[in-house]
Amino acid sequence: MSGKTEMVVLVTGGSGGVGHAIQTIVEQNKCTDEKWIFLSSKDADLSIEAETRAVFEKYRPTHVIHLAAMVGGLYRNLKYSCDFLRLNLLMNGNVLEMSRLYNVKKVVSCLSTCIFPDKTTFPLDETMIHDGPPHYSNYGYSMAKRMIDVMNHCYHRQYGCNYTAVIPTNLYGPYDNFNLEDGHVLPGLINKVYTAKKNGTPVTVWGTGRPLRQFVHFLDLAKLIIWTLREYKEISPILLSVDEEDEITIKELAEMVVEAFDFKGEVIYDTSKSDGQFKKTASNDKLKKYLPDFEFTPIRQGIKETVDWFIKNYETARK
Ligand code: NAP
Ligand code: GFB
Repeated sequence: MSGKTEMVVLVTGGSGGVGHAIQTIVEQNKCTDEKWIFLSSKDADLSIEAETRAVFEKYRPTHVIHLAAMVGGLYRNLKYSCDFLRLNLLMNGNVLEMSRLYNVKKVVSCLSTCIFPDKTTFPLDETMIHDGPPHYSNYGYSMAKRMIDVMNHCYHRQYGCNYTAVIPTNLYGPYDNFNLEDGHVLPGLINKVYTAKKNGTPVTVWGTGRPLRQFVHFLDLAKLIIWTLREYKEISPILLSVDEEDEITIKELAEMVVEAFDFKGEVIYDTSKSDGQFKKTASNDKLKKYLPDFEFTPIRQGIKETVDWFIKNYETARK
């Protein structure tokens, strides 16, 4: 070992679901000449420029994985559209500008498949991001995320910066947000079935159960983000998704959670609640060209592991 730190990777949003998964993968593949720093909002509120500057000054990163965001499921998005837009625009603007000022060699940011146009053809691919407005249900969040792609291209054009982004589908796994009002469907259903089983009450799934989603495990995404940081050379983003054939309905998802808990009670569908976007089927053709042999965690296995993690960590899990 030379004793000289070659690579200092700053992970914003390091305390979230994806951030924890990156920590796990980094610990598994320890590399002695790399320093990894995982930030939470307690280290710096990245929507505030001075706090963002202070954290860059402190760590002087050579590389940034930018995960920090105001994040939430359908119902949180419906409620706080403006906050999602404003806070995410601020965080993204501050992180990318400080990366430029501190000569960061590469930034990988995280988009989401909800940023694609609502009225479109399927499957979605990387060329279609700006082709029309996103679904109204997450308009603020989606537009802020879309602007990361715009910023990546502008920073490259004007300053030659090497900023890119990944576009994951719906995600899940340990350290997710299991809060019923704020979180996504899978942690929400896990929390609901846990409580229903404990109390002998029915489970209520929100909406019709008909919408379709592709789910990626946090650990799979973590491996792919690290690969993107090390190997991916394009400014244009890359979709990180399971196959189109692996898309499932929310009803099928709920049945898998019920099975993982061995829950025998009643399952009710509350159709007065919004379904959100019907589908956002994404293509992984580009990913497959780069990594033809990458294997995603099968959804049933991933759900079982997440359920077991939730039961074991019930007291401390975010909920
Ligand atoms: P998460 O678990 O909710 O974590 C969010 C992270 O952002 C936390 O570390 C949080 O810090 C940090 N953060 C929030 N506001 C901040 C602020 N003002 N200043 C500094 N840090 C702040 O989210 P996740 O699921 O890991 O998501 C990671 C990335 O993936 C996000 O960019 C998200 O948009 C994207 N994504 C997520 C999904 C999904 O289904 N989860 C799907 C597609 C894309 P604290 O812990 O201190 O609050
Ligand atoms: O995961 P989710 O909130 O996100 O909801 P989206 C997916 C589907 O699950 C919707 C249904 O059709 C909901 O009606 N659902 C059923 C539930 N039961 C529940 C429940 O208990 N909780 C939740 N949350 N949903 C988000 C976007 O959309 O996806 C964000 O709003 C982000 O911007 C994220 O992109 C990945 O897939 O609908």
